[in-house]
Amino acid sequence: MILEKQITIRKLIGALALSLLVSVVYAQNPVFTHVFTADPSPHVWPDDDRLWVYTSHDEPGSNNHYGMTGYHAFSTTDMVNWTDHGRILHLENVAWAESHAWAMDAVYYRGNYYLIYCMKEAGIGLFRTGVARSDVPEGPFTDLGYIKGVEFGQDPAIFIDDDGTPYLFWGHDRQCYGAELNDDLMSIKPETYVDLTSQLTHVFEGPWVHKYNGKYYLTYPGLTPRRWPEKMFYAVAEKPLGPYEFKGCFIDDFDGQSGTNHGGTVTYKGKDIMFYHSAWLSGGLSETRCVMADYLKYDQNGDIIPIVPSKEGLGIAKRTKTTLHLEAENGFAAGGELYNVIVDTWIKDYSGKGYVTNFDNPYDHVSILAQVAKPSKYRFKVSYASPDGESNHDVLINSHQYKDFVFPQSEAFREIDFGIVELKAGDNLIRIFKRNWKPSQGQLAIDYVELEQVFEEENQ
Ligand code: FUB
Repeated sequence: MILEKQITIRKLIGALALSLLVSVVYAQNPVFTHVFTADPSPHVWPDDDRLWVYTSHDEPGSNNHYGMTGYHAFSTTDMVNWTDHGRILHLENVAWAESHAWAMDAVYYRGNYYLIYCMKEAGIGLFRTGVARSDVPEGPFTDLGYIKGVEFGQDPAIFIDDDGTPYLFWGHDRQCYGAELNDDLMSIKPETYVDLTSQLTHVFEGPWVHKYNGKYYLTYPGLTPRRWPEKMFYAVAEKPLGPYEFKGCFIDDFDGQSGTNHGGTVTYKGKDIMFYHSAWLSGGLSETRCVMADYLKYDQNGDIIPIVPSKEGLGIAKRTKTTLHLEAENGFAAGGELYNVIVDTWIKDYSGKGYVTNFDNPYDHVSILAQVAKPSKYRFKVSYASPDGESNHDVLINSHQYKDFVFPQSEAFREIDFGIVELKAGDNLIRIFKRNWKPSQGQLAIDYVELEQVFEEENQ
């Protein structure tokens, strides 16, 4: 009897310890744990129930921001399960730029989605504010050029007021500016240009404007004199272009932060949320950052209640989990390659804009880029169709992990689960090749690949 009681007590203690462990393990910050991300730009688009977050990307192992080259898009409907749509724009896709793919914002405007980003102009080395367009929120985005009238255009943020007027804010190195944009988003209205610097105490860079209870809130990372890291401050105005009244700091220094902070706000499912970044994922390495999210609350006067970055984050008590969903047809625009294959649409029910097919000759292939922060395990799936019979192909990950694979005949798109694969830190190329020695009866169509995060405890 005594022994039974002791065993029961031990089991209870064990269960308690496990639940404590689980609550630690399942903390929701950082939000994305598979890839280094920074400068989050959160949005909810019209007629879309998803929350979108656009981010810049830090390379694993980097110790500066100069080598940043591209952007990612993420979406969710429950703030627990996220989709990483992969690379949506890269330096290589922007003819006028040479480096520094730094902070960006996104906007839905008159039927299209735009990425408003900054890069350094080739040959000149000064920041320009670029505009890239897509007809879908997940991109990839096509560069249209840079905005005329914006000098030193680092850290752009776009704000569309209730009457549809687009405003641009930008700034770096202790300066901040704003202006109304013309309808094509490609130039500012010079007569509306304002220097907001003197209104924004401690401003350093990264402005973001949102509206709350009819007032305009400009949030920004700032430095108290000569002192890094950045804290988050805000100011409030009656009109988008000010004048702004400085209100104070709402994210102070916190453990594990990076030198920079940068972020934006969104209202999703009735809750106001602040997205920003830290260095938690890299264990405090300032230049490999990760997106964080906490609820944004106001007091009765409309003042922002300071945020203390929390492990719980959005507090849904589950660890966030991200699946990389990478559309084959995106090709070079998403860091991949379509080698002697085409994008087609006649087989129905594909996802995205089409699928890749016409693997006619040996070595014809599609390559798809998957970027991750650390060596880690993923469940790997490929969506394909092969209506006319089975087709023989090689499936390679970074050239060395591969399977000769016979895709069974399938008239409709279906997923093949290739099991658990290991990705390396950084860029991983998934390639599906036409086999060079065995003929196929069918013609393969590749719709997308998916890589779902697998956490260590799931392997046990
Ligand atoms: O991510 C690169 C730069 O660091 C951004 O443009 C700044 O806002 C800071 O977050």
